[in-house]
Amino acid sequence: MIKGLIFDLDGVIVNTDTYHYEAWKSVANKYSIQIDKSINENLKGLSRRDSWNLIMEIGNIQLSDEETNIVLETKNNLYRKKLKNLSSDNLLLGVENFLQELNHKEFKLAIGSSSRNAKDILNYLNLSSYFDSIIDGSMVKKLKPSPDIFIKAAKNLGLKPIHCIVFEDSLSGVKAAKDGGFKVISVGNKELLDVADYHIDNFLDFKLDQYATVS
Ligand code: B16
Ligand code: MG
Repeated sequence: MIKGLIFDLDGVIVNTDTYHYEAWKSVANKYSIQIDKSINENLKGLSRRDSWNLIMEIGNIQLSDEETNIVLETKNNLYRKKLKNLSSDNLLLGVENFLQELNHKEFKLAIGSSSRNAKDILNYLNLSSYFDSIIDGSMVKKLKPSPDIFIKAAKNLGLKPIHCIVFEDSLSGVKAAKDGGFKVISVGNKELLDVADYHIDNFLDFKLDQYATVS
Protein backbone atom coordinates (compact mmCIF):
# COMPACT_ATOMS: atom_id res chain seq x y z
CA MET A 1 0.00 0.00 0.00
CA ILE A 2 1.35 3.43 -0.98
CA LYS A 3 1.69 5.86 1.92
CA GLY A 4 4.36 8.27 0.68
CA LEU A 5 5.32 10.10 -2.48
CA ILE A 6 8.86 11.33 -3.14
CA PHE A 7 9.36 13.97 -5.80
CA ASP A 8 12.47 14.92 -7.66
CA LEU A 9 12.54 18.72 -8.12
CA ASP A 10 14.17 19.88 -11.38
CA GLY A 11 12.06 18.55 -14.24
CA VAL A 12 9.33 17.07 -12.02
CA ILE A 13 7.97 19.92 -9.91
CA VAL A 14 9.42 22.81 -11.92
CA ASN A 15 10.97 23.02 -15.40
CA THR A 16 14.33 24.31 -14.12
CA ASP A 17 15.93 21.37 -15.98
CA THR A 18 15.98 23.70 -19.02
CA TYR A 19 17.94 26.32 -17.02
CA HIS A 20 20.51 23.69 -16.04
CA TYR A 21 20.80 22.70 -19.70
CA GLU A 22 21.26 26.29 -20.90
CA ALA A 23 23.85 27.03 -18.20
CA TRP A 24 25.85 23.87 -18.98
CA LYS A 25 25.71 24.59 -22.72
CA SER A 26 27.12 28.04 -22.17
CA VAL A 27 29.91 26.86 -19.82
CA ALA A 28 30.85 23.92 -22.07
CA ASN A 29 30.89 26.19 -25.10
CA LYS A 30 33.83 28.11 -23.61
CA TYR A 31 35.83 24.88 -23.87
CA SER A 32 34.47 24.20 -27.40
CA ILE A 33 32.36 21.29 -26.14
CA GLN A 34 28.92 21.03 -27.74
CA ILE A 35 26.09 19.69 -25.61
CA ASP A 36 22.87 18.58 -27.23
CA LYS A 37 19.60 17.31 -25.82
CA SER A 38 20.62 13.66 -25.88
CA ILE A 39 23.79 14.42 -23.91
CA ASN A 40 21.70 16.51 -21.54
CA GLU A 41 19.48 13.49 -20.77
CA ASN A 42 22.56 11.88 -19.19
CA LEU A 43 23.40 15.01 -17.20
CA LYS A 44 19.96 15.26 -15.59
CA GLY A 45 19.93 14.23 -11.94
CA LEU A 46 23.73 14.14 -11.58
CA SER A 47 25.45 16.42 -9.09
CA ARG A 48 27.04 19.61 -10.39
CA ARG A 49 30.52 18.04 -10.16
CA ASP A 50 29.51 14.73 -11.76
CA SER A 51 27.79 16.65 -14.58
CA TRP A 52 30.97 18.59 -15.31
CA ASN A 53 33.10 15.42 -15.10
CA LEU A 54 30.87 13.85 -17.75
CA ILE A 55 31.09 16.97 -19.93
CA MET A 56 34.92 16.93 -19.64
CA GLU A 57 34.91 13.25 -20.62
CA ILE A 58 32.76 14.02 -23.67
CA GLY A 59 35.05 16.92 -24.65
CA ASN A 60 38.14 14.89 -23.83
CA ILE A 61 39.59 17.61 -21.62
CA GLN A 62 40.99 17.67 -18.11
CA LEU A 63 41.14 20.70 -15.83
CA SER A 64 42.99 21.35 -12.59
CA ASP A 65 40.91 21.23 -9.39
CA GLU A 66 41.19 24.99 -9.18
CA GLU A 67 39.84 25.56 -12.69
CA THR A 68 37.12 22.95 -12.15
CA ASN A 69 35.94 24.83 -9.07
CA ILE A 70 35.77 28.04 -11.08
CA VAL A 71 33.69 26.29 -13.76
CA LEU A 72 31.29 24.91 -11.13
CA GLU A 73 30.89 28.34 -9.57
CA THR A 74 30.37 29.99 -12.96
CA LYS A 75 27.73 27.43 -13.92
CA ASN A 76 25.89 27.89 -10.63
CA ASN A 77 25.97 31.68 -10.94
CA LEU A 78 24.56 31.43 -14.46
CA TYR A 79 21.90 29.02 -13.27
CA ARG A 80 20.91 31.17 -10.30
CA LYS A 81 20.66 34.21 -12.55
CA LYS A 82 18.11 32.30 -14.65
CA LEU A 83 16.19 31.35 -11.49
CA LYS A 84 15.33 35.02 -11.09
CA ASN A 85 12.83 34.51 -13.96
CA LEU A 86 11.02 31.72 -12.10
CA SER A 87 7.31 31.98 -11.48
CA SER A 88 4.38 29.61 -11.07
CA ASP A 89 4.30 29.45 -14.90
CA ASN A 90 7.37 27.21 -14.61
CA LEU A 91 5.57 24.55 -12.58
CA LEU A 92 4.78 21.27 -14.32
CA LEU A 93 1.19 21.14 -15.46
CA GLY A 94 -1.16 20.13 -12.67
CA VAL A 95 1.56 19.62 -10.07
CA GLU A 96 0.31 22.08 -7.46
CA ASN A 97 -3.26 20.72 -7.52
CA PHE A 98 -1.81 17.25 -7.23
CA LEU A 99 0.27 18.22 -4.16
CA GLN A 100 -2.80 19.83 -2.58
CA GLU A 101 -4.84 16.70 -3.19
CA LEU A 102 -2.12 14.50 -1.66
CA ASN A 103 -1.85 16.74 1.41
CA HIS A 104 -5.59 16.63 1.78
CA LYS A 105 -5.57 12.82 1.63
CA GLU A 106 -2.78 12.79 4.22
CA PHE A 107 -0.13 11.08 2.12
CA LYS A 108 3.42 11.76 3.33
CA LEU A 109 5.37 13.86 0.83
CA ALA A 110 9.10 14.42 0.35
CA ILE A 111 11.52 16.01 -2.08
CA GLY A 112 14.56 14.00 -3.19
CA SER A 113 16.67 16.35 -5.30
CA SER A 114 20.37 16.37 -6.16
CA SER A 115 20.27 20.15 -6.28
CA ARG A 116 21.86 22.28 -3.60
CA ASN A 117 19.51 25.02 -4.81
CA ALA A 118 16.40 22.94 -4.09
CA LYS A 119 15.36 24.60 -0.84
CA ASP A 120 15.75 28.11 -2.30
CA ILE A 121 13.60 27.18 -5.31
CA LEU A 122 10.87 25.62 -3.17
CA ASN A 123 10.81 28.63 -0.84
CA TYR A 124 10.81 31.06 -3.74
CA LEU A 125 7.81 29.30 -5.30
CA ASN A 126 6.06 28.92 -1.91
CA LEU A 127 5.96 25.15 -2.22
CA SER A 128 7.97 24.07 0.84
CA SER A 129 4.97 23.64 3.11
CA TYR A 130 3.57 20.80 0.99
CA PHE A 131 6.46 18.54 2.01
CA ASP A 132 7.12 16.66 5.25
CA SER A 133 10.78 16.26 4.35
CA ILE A 134 13.13 17.94 1.86
CA ILE A 135 16.34 16.10 1.03
CA ASP A 136 18.74 17.99 -1.21
CA GLY A 137 22.20 17.44 -2.68
CA SER A 138 23.96 18.72 0.43
CA MET A 139 22.41 16.11 2.73
CA VAL A 140 23.78 12.80 1.44
CA LYS A 141 27.27 11.78 0.36
CA LYS A 142 26.35 9.77 -2.74
CA LEU A 143 23.94 11.41 -5.15
CA LYS A 144 21.92 9.84 -8.00
CA PRO A 145 22.32 7.19 -9.44
CA SER A 146 22.94 6.06 -5.85
CA PRO A 147 19.60 5.45 -4.08
CA ASP A 148 20.75 7.22 -0.87
CA ILE A 149 18.78 10.42 -1.43
CA PHE A 150 15.48 8.54 -1.77
CA ILE A 151 16.30 6.14 1.07
CA LYS A 152 16.95 9.11 3.36
CA ALA A 153 13.71 10.76 2.22
CA ALA A 154 11.69 7.59 2.96
CA LYS A 155 13.40 7.22 6.33
CA ASN A 156 12.50 10.80 7.22
CA LEU A 157 8.89 10.06 6.32
CA GLY A 158 9.03 7.01 8.58
CA LEU A 159 8.24 4.74 5.62
CA LYS A 160 9.80 1.77 3.87
CA PRO A 161 10.67 2.14 0.16
CA ILE A 162 7.99 -0.41 -0.80
CA HIS A 163 5.38 2.00 0.59
CA CYS A 164 6.59 4.95 -1.49
CA ILE A 165 6.43 6.06 -5.10
CA VAL A 166 9.22 8.18 -6.59
CA PHE A 167 8.55 10.66 -9.41
CA GLU A 168 11.63 11.23 -11.60
CA ASP A 169 12.55 12.85 -14.92
CA SER A 170 16.12 11.54 -15.19
CA LEU A 171 17.67 8.19 -16.05
CA SER A 172 20.05 8.45 -13.08
CA GLY A 173 17.10 9.20 -10.79
CA VAL A 174 14.88 6.38 -12.06
CA LYS A 175 17.78 3.94 -11.65
CA ALA A 176 18.47 5.29 -8.15
CA ALA A 177 14.88 4.78 -7.09
CA LYS A 178 14.64 1.29 -8.58
CA ASP A 179 17.90 0.28 -6.87
CA GLY A 180 16.47 1.59 -3.59
CA GLY A 181 13.42 -0.67 -3.91
CA PHE A 182 10.88 2.05 -4.81
CA LYS A 183 8.11 2.06 -7.39
CA VAL A 184 8.97 4.76 -9.93
CA ILE A 185 6.84 6.93 -12.15
CA SER A 186 8.84 8.63 -14.89
CA VAL A 187 7.83 12.15 -15.83
CA GLY A 188 8.35 13.72 -19.27
CA ASN A 189 10.79 11.66 -21.29
CA LYS A 190 8.85 8.55 -22.43
CA GLU A 191 12.03 6.54 -23.01
CA LEU A 192 12.44 6.31 -19.25
CA LEU A 193 9.50 3.94 -19.19
CA ASP A 194 12.00 1.22 -20.14
CA VAL A 195 13.32 1.43 -16.57
CA ALA A 196 10.37 2.94 -14.69
CA ASP A 197 7.10 1.26 -13.62
CA TYR A 198 4.76 3.81 -15.12
CA HIS A 199 4.96 7.04 -17.11
CA ILE A 200 3.20 10.41 -17.12
CA ASP A 201 3.81 13.48 -19.32
CA ASN A 202 2.70 15.79 -16.50
CA PHE A 203 0.29 15.77 -13.54
CA LEU A 204 -2.70 17.28 -15.29
CA ASP A 205 -4.72 14.13 -15.78
CA PHE A 206 -2.99 11.98 -13.22
CA LYS A 207 -5.46 10.55 -10.72
CA LEU A 208 -4.66 9.14 -7.31
CA ASP A 209 -6.26 5.80 -8.13
CA GLN A 210 -3.71 5.34 -10.92
CA TYR A 211 -1.32 4.42 -8.07
CA ALA A 212 -3.07 1.09 -7.99
CA THR A 213 -1.62 0.24 -11.39
CA VAL A 214 1.94 0.48 -10.11
CA SER A 215 1.61 -0.65 -6.51
P1 B16 B 1 22.73 22.15 -8.40
P2 B16 B 1 17.08 17.10 -9.48
C1 B16 B 1 19.47 17.96 -10.21
O1 B16 B 1 18.23 18.21 -9.64
C2 B16 B 1 19.46 18.37 -11.69
O2 B16 B 1 18.66 17.45 -12.42
C3 B16 B 1 20.85 18.32 -12.25
O3 B16 B 1 20.83 18.79 -13.59
C4 B16 B 1 21.78 19.20 -11.40
O4 B16 B 1 23.12 19.09 -11.87
C5 B16 B 1 21.73 18.72 -9.94
O5 B16 B 1 20.38 18.80 -9.49
C6 B16 B 1 22.59 19.58 -9.05
O6 B16 B 1 22.02 20.87 -9.02
O7 B16 B 1 23.84 22.53 -9.31
O8 B16 B 1 21.61 23.17 -8.36
O9 B16 B 1 23.21 21.76 -7.02
O10 B16 B 1 16.64 16.78 -10.86
O11 B16 B 1 17.71 15.94 -8.72
O12 B16 B 1 16.03 17.81 -8.67
MG1 MG C 1 15.20 15.98 -12.18
